[in-house]
Amino acid sequence: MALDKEMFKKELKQRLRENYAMELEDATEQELFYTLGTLVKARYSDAWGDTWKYYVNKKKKQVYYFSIEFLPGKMLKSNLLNLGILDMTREALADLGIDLEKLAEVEKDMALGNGGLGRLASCFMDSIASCALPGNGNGIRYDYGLFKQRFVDGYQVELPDEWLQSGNIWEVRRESKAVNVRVGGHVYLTKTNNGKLKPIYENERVLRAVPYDTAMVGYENNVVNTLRLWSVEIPDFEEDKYQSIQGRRELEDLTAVLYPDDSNEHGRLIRLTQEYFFVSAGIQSIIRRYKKRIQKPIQKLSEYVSIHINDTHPALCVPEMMRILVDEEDLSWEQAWDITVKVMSYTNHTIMAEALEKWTIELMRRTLPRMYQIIEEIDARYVRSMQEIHPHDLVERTRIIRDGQVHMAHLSIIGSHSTNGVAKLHSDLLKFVVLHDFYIIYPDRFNNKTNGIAQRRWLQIVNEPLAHVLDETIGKTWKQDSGDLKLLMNYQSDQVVLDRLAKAKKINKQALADYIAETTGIEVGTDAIFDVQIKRLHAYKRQLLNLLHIMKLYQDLKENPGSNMQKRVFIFGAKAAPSYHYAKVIIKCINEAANLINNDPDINDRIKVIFLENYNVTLAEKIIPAADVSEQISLASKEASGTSNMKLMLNGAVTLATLDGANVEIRDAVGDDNIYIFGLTEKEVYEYYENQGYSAQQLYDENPVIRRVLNAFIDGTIPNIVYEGREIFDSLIKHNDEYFLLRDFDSYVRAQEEIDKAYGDHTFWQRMSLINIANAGRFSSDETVRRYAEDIWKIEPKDSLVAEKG
Ligand code: 26Q
Repeated sequence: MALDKEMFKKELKQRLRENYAMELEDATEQELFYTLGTLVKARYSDAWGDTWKYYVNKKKKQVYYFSIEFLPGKMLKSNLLNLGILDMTREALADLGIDLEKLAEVEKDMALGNGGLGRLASCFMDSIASCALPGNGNGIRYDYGLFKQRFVDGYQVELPDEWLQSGNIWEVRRESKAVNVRVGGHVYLTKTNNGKLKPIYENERVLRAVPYDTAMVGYENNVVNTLRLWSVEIPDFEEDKYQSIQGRRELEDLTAVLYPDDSNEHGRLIRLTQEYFFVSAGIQSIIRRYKKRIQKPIQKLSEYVSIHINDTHPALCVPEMMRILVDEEDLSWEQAWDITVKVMSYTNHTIMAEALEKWTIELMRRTLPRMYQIIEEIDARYVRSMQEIHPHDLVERTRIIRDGQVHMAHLSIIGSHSTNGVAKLHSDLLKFVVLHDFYIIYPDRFNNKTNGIAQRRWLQIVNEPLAHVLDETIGKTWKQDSGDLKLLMNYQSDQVVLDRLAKAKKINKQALADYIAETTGIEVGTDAIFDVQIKRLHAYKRQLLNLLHIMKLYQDLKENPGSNMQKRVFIFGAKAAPSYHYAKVIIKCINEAANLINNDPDINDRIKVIFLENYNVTLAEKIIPAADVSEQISLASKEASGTSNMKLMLNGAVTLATLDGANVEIRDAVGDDNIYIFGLTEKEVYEYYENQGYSAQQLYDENPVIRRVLNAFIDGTIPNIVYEGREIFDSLIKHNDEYFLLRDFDSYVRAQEEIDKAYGDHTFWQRMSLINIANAGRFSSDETVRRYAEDIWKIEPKDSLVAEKG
């Protein structure tokens, strides 16, 4: 039944009395938030059950998206929007004197991920449900999410993220669905009477995996899918083994914290156990469900189940599926392998060598003995079958176990029927460079699926002023079909529309300016260009290049205070992995440069540098709508896709980019005139690698601007960075500038100068901004998941329940 304002108010009051024995006037925001949460849950609980029954009754093929990270952020407004009651709720609350925004602030940002990969998984969850596709997430319920970042004296300090402290309203603990996971000990094989090999476990530890389910509500379609996250516990029958507090703690630590590293491989036992834990629990629960509910022969599994391996962290899906099919379901190896490859598919998210997961044989064998045996067998059979067809070297380079290590990407490719990259350029690099050997062996397995973003969240929810302008100008169909944003192209010369867009941007900039003032005490004007770089701090993403340019502007302004450049606010948001020393050095340098510039009276507010603490989904939602310039300046070939580039574009920011990742497709979408491209191409970068002709020293010697900027790091110009400044300087000059910042510096500066000029022409700028919004529709994750569904998962949308329900 539709919920109207009066019913809503009545129900809210009643629930408040039931939950807290309290009247509206006496309730805190916290109490109101939780009460509203129970009301929202009640609105989707029937559809959650119905969706589930529908999938089971119709025996729909379902996909299970395995990811060690999910980064949903806050869910209140997204759930309200998708239930079709966001506006009504806001108005009803306002009638009661309650501000929805204030209540929304109470919710903890669910940050069970590091960055791009985890956020993508959450955008996919939203889109899978919104496209009425049968799909579920499978991951880990960390007690602590990604660390909270604070700056002390300009240094990053990490604090624990206690997101569960006051409970999590959205999750449902499903005790009855718990499963056991075996790790450690020894496994040996004995022959049974019928001649089959049977594994015998000795001294293993048994972990109890308890699932917590969260509803993934589709957009106005009555579809509610499930995100299942696993938490570790001690099984009752093992209690006596865990007498000491330390022993308990060790076990419970397994799902305590998210590894705060991205694009970096850390061969640590606990990480490997984490990976196996959620993989084994997930696959066991899939098989259990299949046998109990679908009741088809296990040989037909691939007709009903598809499993997606999101980067290599869940690669153990392959041997774990083999274990269950062979050890527990008694299938032959050949049968089991056929099923496994059909069920599995894999996405690669990075080409950085240091991010490619490998585990030593020793660790794998000790931690997961049965997994290791199975991987060994997969490897041996791979070599045997391939050496007949392919050269020995090629087979050696592509096998799973090499040089004492287990290569998880190799396992994922060999054990699945599909390997995809996340942007056209990235997928091409996989095929022709990084995974070229595999492309020779399995050409048909490779494909591209360009990333996308949940456009309802990243426009409708976070940028209401812009959403209103769109509604007024092109109608409301863009909300269902983001391709309709294209209609905006009809207004590129309409001054009234351009002005409205400018006004919306101004409102967002003011809101961000207020937030900046509140959190940093620094005042910024909305007439300045808001120039934004928000992403994890990583050398290849080149936040340092941004800083080098800022220092150049600073030095120019000191020398020529009368310059008529546009005012700029440079905004950074970035966390560094706690163990990533160089990234932390860059944070310190940006913060000290910011201090210098923001407080220099000569600069007179012409440039401001703002590094906002604790970049996360919630902060992104404040920054993105206010951005004028989107910095996407990674060294070409290093950024697999990027997704903030899409979010910023959708919100009308103009992109300043290298031809890397999805930037290439953004350029294709908006045309060369509506984007600022600079720097080496990926081809040129590879050429440098080949002829080793790069000399940072030479660029330093020959270019006085570069020299002056770099010297600022070591001559005291930027204060308080005696060690850090030297380290930066040395990384560029002594260690030959691994990411070619100095090579791209000049063309970056030129692109920035063009932006400066363009911004001065308001109509020109606003038109570019419009064209970016209008062409962002193609980067909707709805489209992306539809492509996965059709090409890889082979799943079909549920027929509309709206129609069925009448
Ligand atoms: C591995 C082993 C041990 C500990 C941590 C890790 C680890 C964790 C996270 C390795 C990598 C990641 C995350 C990678 C990631 O976020 N990649 C990004 O994925 C986005 C979505 O496809 C792309 O848009 C980005 O370009 C890519 O960098």
